[in-house]
Amino acid sequence: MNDNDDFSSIVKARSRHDHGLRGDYSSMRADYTVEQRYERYSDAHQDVWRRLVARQNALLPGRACDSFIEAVRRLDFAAAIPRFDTVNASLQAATRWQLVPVPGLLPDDVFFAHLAARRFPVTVWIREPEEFDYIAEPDLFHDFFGHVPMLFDPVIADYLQAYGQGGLKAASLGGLKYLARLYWYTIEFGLIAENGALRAYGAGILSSPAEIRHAIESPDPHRLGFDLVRVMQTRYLIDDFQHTYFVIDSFDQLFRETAPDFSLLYRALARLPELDPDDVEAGEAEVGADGLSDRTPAG
Ligand code: HBI
Ligand code: FE
Repeated sequence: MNDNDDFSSIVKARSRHDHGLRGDYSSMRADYTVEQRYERYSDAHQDVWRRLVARQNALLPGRACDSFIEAVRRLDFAAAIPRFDTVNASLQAATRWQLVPVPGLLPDDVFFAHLAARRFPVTVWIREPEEFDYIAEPDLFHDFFGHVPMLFDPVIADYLQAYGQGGLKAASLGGLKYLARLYWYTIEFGLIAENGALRAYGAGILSSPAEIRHAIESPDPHRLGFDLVRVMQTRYLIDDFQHTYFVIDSFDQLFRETAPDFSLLYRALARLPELDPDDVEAGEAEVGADGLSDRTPAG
């Protein structure tokens, strides 16, 4: 499966009244927000949270970027499912972001509007013990553990708001497909070269015990230097480890290179070929374990 079947099309394919998604969309507000209803988390849910956090925390050293590790330390959420209200006080002070509780995946326009207003939608439900290792839709663990620590980074905080603002414009410009790829290869599956090593900052990597090893240590995937056009040309896999990751040099680089208006870019992309996650062209730079680029051999 590739991004013709991604989350946004899954949400879009279902009516706004019967989403066919797992969350309870029956009593949400117009902006898709709900209450967190903390008392609804059972002891089994709290136990799932603690075990997921413990397993993932053990994998972070040497794999997660500094910003992520620092925020995880400061959030101190290992003992219980976090209360969004409590986190919001420190998040507001750090980067002026807020978490908003939602039933699950949101239609693109709703999602973008939240990001543009520095509100990050976090799914309220958590997986059942039987689903400890795999769930198809993002749950509280993915959304919170994977995404919230990076919201404390001031540059990522601004990048994500700019992404939401770009999203609100993208639909009318025919750019949604390209913008979704940018999100995927940065916010979800991004790597950064930090202090002479590869580190993860993408939530899909950081919330997965298997993908975090695959992304950092496996010899199999391609790791290419970040290039905005190349990223937007590249389809992605939603039900397998990524076959290609894109590596940024700094969050400032990411912010800077995605700052220009995308309308001309979308028009240019419509005339460029789409690339598969397995395609690497001769001469493209592969990034090594030291975070430095090498030229790939021709052919
Ligand atoms: N909704 N809750 C939620 N979380 C997401 O990450 C999300 C979404 N809706 C759409 C979406 N992501 C992506 O398709 C866009 O970034 C393109
Ligand atoms: Fe995510």
